[in-house]
Amino acid sequence: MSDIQTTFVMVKPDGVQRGLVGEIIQRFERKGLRLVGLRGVIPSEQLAETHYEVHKERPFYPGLISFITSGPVVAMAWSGVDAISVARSIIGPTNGREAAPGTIRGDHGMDIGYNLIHGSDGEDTAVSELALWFPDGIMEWNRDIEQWIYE
Ligand code: DAT
Ligand code: MG
Repeated sequence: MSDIQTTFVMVKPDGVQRGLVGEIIQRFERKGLRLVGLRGVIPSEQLAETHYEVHKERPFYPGLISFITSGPVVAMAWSGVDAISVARSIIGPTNGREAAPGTIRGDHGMDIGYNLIHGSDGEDTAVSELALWFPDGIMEWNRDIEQWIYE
């Protein structure tokens, strides 16, 4: 079996405002990923700026920070084999208009900034984003149905 990874996923303020939290969580659950962290928070400027530090020179950065701090987000940690790329494929590409139907952004989004959801893009970012959003750590637990998810 390949590597078990844990990835950071966040429903952004547009997803919460539009009532898509349950729909989004259900897609990750049904896929077979294991929920190991869940937290609702209205991000502070500092939290948002640290999270999106890599984009701080981009023209869209000020708008991105005000969007992410505008209301509640739902921060999640999902675990499974290749969880980082599996989550990114469930989410779809950045621009909802270009994302394929069947992905979260493709089924629900029409915009590049208001794109509903974030997912870590690699192993290093997953580690740093999980530490940032879950400073008290994530849940350690064994799932009874694991034997029916992986051969
Ligand atoms: P992704 O969220 O697909 O990993 P990213 O890391 O390139 O995309 O950018 C982070 C977020 O910044 C993205 O989810 C939405 C926003 N963003 C990116 N490019 C943008 C653009 N050209 N205009 C407005 N917002 C943008
Ligand atoms: Mg990204």
